[in-house]
Amino acid sequence: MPTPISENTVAWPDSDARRYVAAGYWAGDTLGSLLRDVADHQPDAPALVDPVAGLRLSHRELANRADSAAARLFDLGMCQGDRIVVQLGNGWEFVVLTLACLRAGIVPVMALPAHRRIELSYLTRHAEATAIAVPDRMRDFDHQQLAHDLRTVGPWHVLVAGDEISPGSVDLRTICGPSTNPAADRARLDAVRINSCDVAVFLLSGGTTGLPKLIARTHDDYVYNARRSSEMAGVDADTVYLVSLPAGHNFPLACPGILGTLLAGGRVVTLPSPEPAKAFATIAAEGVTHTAVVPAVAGRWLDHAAEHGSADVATLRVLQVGGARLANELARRVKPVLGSTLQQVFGMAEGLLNFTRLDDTDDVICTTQGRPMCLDDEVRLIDELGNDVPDGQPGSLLTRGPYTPRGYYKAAEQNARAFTTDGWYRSGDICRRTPDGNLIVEGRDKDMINRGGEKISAEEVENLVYQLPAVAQVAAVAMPDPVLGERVCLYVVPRPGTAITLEEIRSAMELLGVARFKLPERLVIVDALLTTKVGKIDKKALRADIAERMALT
Ligand code: OOB
Repeated sequence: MPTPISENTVAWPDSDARRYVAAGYWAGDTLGSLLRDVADHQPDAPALVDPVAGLRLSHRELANRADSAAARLFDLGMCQGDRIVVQLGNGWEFVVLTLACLRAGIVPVMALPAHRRIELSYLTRHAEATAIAVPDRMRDFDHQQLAHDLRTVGPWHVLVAGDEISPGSVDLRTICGPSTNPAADRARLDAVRINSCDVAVFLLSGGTTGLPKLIARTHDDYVYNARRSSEMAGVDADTVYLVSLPAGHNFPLACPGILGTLLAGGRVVTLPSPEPAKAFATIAAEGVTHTAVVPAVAGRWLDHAAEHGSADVATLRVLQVGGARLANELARRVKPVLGSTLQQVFGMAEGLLNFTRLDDTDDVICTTQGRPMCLDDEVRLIDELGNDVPDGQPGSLLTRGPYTPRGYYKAAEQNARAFTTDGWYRSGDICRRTPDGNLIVEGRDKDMINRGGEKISAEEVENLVYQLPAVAQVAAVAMPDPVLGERVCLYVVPRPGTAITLEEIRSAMELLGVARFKLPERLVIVDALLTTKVGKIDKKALRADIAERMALT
């Protein structure tokens, strides 16, 4: 039996919890029952469109499928409190399975399609998952085979979405298929008692340590996260929300994303990628009103619209951009080129969400990353001595609030570093606060590379590269990139008498089984790494060094 989740989570202190309840942020609801209520209230309204599969479901059909899928997971032997690693592309199966988990009290661990053996085996073990849901193949990778290889001791269910279901796998499309007895399945699921302070989903941290940490988001906190985000983005029952970023990320999942849109009674449209031509055609075909992208995608969409016109995106009212710093120049093109209102979102899987408001001035929308969505979000910007900096001065961001958990799951050591003793989360972002209370992200003091919104821990990359015999010393740093914002650059000191190339490092890392987006894209061979006065590798100097080298070439 896996250890109960509650033994390894860090609860909010009672006094804060009471405050959040009294203020109405925590309403005692669970995501699954709220979604069921929406379906009862407007059964025939469209809820989900998967244009690739050619599937359209109403709110009633979606809720019924979620209940039936949950009942089938129980029939497989899964129980409330179990964990399932979800590694699915954006499609209807992701939505039905996620909703099924929320109804069943089975906790989905939101992995990314790009993850490989290293990430998945770690997640499986750390979360003590008893099941995994994967596509059969995706982009020429055999996910099904890997999923079987990950089997640990104890029960292990491999749920597969695709046409090629191997022996021993469970057909996820059958699990998530139409209900044969919706009333009975519903009654069975209505009887499951889920507490609103139970964990609803596990999100993955952006990563500054060797491996991603799990963030346990409760029903109370995540319902608030999704609903308040909907208010911020003006999402309601008429909303058509396009999800084209990997759906397991907090941003497209619940800010307001899939969950916020469905809770508001709106419609979700899934697409496997944000590639401009297909995204634009889908926006036109489905009348999409809202979507969320990272700055790199916003740039591609703007270029596409500048070249082909913006008629396709005429219905798109709100374009949310977040995950990495959006350049002011790009921000200023959104309204004139696409005709949509830009909403900058500076958020984190750990909780805190900042939004520019839809009725902010163009200046605020284009030059700031917005302000916290909740009055009880506490944000401090501090200097190196821990003192609060005055408005206008850069400081390191600390936060606490009703949807920012006070610690990672089963990670006492990391918690001691990432959280203060009084529960503040150190986001590692360097921000300035403008006099009107908006935040501007200036940089960061965490050892991470932000590649087009995908976060890469420098330590994780370095640990992998250290496994190569030719490497004496290595440092992974961010190098600037006009499209993705940043890419991974490696500084390597080879062992005497050896030589190593970028290609060798990349293939060795791929062989170890790591997500491709973490592979280095430039190698600088040096005799020694720059160090600080106290002898630590000087990442700041290395970042300056690579920027200078790039300016020269
Ligand atoms: C989102 O979540 P994560 O967990 O993948 O990454 C969080 C980190 C932040 O600490 C910050 O370093 C960076 O991503 N970030 C931004 C940003 N939004 C996120 N940096 C500059 N400008 C922004 N607008 O990335 C995330 C979660 C929910 C909503 C939106 C983004």
